[in-house]
Formats: sequence, structure tokens, C-alpha cells
Amino acid sequence: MRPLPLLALASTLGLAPLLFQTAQCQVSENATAPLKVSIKVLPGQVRFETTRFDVTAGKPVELTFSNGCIMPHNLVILKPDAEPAVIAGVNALGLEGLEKNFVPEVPGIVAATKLLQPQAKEVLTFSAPQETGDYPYVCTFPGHWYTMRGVMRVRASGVKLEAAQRVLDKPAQVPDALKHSEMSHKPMGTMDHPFVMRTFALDPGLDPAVFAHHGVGKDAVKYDPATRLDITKKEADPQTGVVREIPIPVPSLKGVAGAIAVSHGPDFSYVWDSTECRLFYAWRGGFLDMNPYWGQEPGGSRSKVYLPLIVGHLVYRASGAMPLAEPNDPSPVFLGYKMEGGLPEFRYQLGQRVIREKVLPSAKDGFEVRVTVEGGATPNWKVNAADLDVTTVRSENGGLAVAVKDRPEPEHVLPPASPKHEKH
Ligand SMILES: [Cu+2]
Repeated sequence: MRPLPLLALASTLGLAPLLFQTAQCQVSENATAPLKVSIKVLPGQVRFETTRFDVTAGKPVELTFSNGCIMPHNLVILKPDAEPAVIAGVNALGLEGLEKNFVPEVPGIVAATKLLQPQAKEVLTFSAPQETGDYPYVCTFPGHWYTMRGVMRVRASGVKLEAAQRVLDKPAQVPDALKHSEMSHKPMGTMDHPFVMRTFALDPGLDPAVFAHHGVGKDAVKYDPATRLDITKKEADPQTGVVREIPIPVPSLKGVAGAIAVSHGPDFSYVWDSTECRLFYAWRGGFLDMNPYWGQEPGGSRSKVYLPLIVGHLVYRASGAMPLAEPNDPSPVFLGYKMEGGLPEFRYQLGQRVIREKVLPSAKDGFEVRVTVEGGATPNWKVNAADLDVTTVRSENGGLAVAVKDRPEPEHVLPPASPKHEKH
């Protein structure tokens, strides 16, 4: 991080743990010691607990910022009236925002923490500005500054400092539930209670034939989940010179956009694609590492790949044409899934047929796909010549049970270092 004027930035995780045992914000003054201020984030509320604190002009300040929230936040102290320019600077960072902790290199910043991941803390030491006045502080994570703000009042030497002002209301119930839920970058189900997740999943290099109905890869748009708005940049029209806000394109990645990822625990996971309406791949050894998708933990270099990683090794990958499709069938239509006997049952339409499909992690070295056609007709599963994994297809209860034997591959190491603009 670049040095800031008036700022000696101390990234002092683990420093003075006693500070954090005092639950409330404290402001204490001493002739020689720095003025100590502690500011917390109200979990799930996108607000600082402390909305105002006083400091003495020119005196050292030691500000402890702790993020007890489930979202990343920073704390940036601004000169009076600097906010519009700083916010414009944050917006201009675009894709570089995360790397730069959403702190732009513009004048008007008195002090800034890094972007703190959940549960992280940082101690900022800086000298209070010489000029008295109201110095706003905000979180510059895009969108957070609307609600995540407070004021540092710089008082003249000799003026008695008032106690810090805090938000006193109770946290809302929903964020409280979130706080107590077990959120993990590596979610996991069990054999009996699979974890089902709609996600953008990795294409581990599947046979292009399985993507028969996927559209050509289109550039996505950089999106800010905090504001629920696309992130835009200003660009002048080359002809008219009119400046417009335009979305920032993100190159499309080689992924499976309509994936449903299912974890039965470390022993079996799979990705079922809701565009092609078929099982795409299965693996063993773990589920997904959502770090690159949800954001890295402290200290890690942040990935821009936005793809969950496969944990473990593939044991099956689909190939060839959709085995249930007839030559003149239109594109399959996904109708949804529901939990049936503890397993997700996928329902989709192929031509006039409505098909129900389940994946059963039945054997140690294989699994089974069960399909039935609503109305009782017998499905016609055409074993692809390339689909060597399918060992048997037998009729069962008016449907088919397709046994698939594992074909283990080496441990999966992904994503690629730089995402390529690939199209299917
Ligand atoms: Cu924030």
C-alpha cells in the first residue's frame, strides 16, 4: 500500500489483543500516549458501530478497526469535502479495486485501513490533522459508503473531547442468523443430506459436444453485489464526445453457468448442468473451494477468476450427444429440481417427454443415474461410443438405471493462471 500523508499505517494483526476485549468503543486521552479509538462493524448491517469520535488537532491517534461482519470492509478517513472525489476515485478503480483495498490514489485521504476480511482487525496510527473540523470516515467498498459512515471531529488543543457516539439499536434478526450460521469457503454435504448449490462451475475441459445448447460465450458485466448495480466507468463517445456511464465488461470464462453442484461429502460430488439437462462431471475427494468466487481469506492473493475450484479428482466426465435426446428434439428445457427421498431430482423436458433424473452415489467405485419419463413411457438411453464409463443400462420401475464406473483422473489443479476468452 502506498504511504499516505499524515499516516503511518501499521498492519498490526495480533497487536494489543487486550484492546479488543473491551467490547465497546473507547476513547481515552493521555498527555503522551496516542489517543485510542476502537471502531467495530455492526455485523450484517453495513454500518460502523461508532458514528462519531473526537480527536485533538496534531495529536497521535491509534485507531483499532475490527471487522466482526461477514463481509469485507475498510475504514477510510477523509478530509472535509473530499468525499465526492474519493468516491469517484473508488469507482474509477474498476477491476483494480480489490487489489487496492478500494483506496484510490487521490488527494483528500487522511488515513485508511486495508480491506479487512471477516474477523480481521487492523490498528491504524496517524497524527490528527492540524486543521480542526469534521472529517468523515466511510467504508469505500463499493456501495457501503451510503450507510457505513461516521465523523471524526478534530478539536483544537485544550478543547475537552466528548465521548464517542455509537449506534445503540439491536442488530437485525436476519444478519444475526447469518452470523451464527456456519459459513465456509468449503461447503460440504453428507451422503444422506447432500448440499445443493446453484453456481457458476468450472468446465474441466469437457468434450465440446456436451455443450450443444449453450450459447456462444458472452462477456459478463462487472457487478456490485452490495448495490445490486453494474459497476460502470465513464467513457466519452468518440463521435459526439458525450460522456456516458458504461458497464465494465468481464471476459467470459470457460465455465458452466447453469450448473447445479451437489456434494454428498468428501466421497462424492457432481455437477449437473441445467442448460444441457444432463450430468456433466463427478468427482471424489472433496467438493468446491469457493474462495476465488466469494473472495480470498486475509493474506491471500485475490483471484480474479471467479470460479469455484474442484477439490479432489474427477471420476466421470460426460461426452458426446445427450444420451436421451432424439434426432429432432428441440433444446432441452429445465423445469427445476426438488428433493425426493433425500436426493435432488432434476426435471426437464425433451421434446414432448418430461423426464425425471437422479444421481445415486451408490457404489464406492461408481454411481448410478436413474431416469424415468412422466406418463410411463420407457426412456431410450443411447450409450455413446465415447462414453466408456457407462457399464450397464437396465430397466427399473418403468425407468432406467444407468450404472457408471469411475474412471479416476489425477488431482484437479485449477483454475488457469490467466482466464482465457474461450467460447464453446
Ligand atoms: Cu464496508
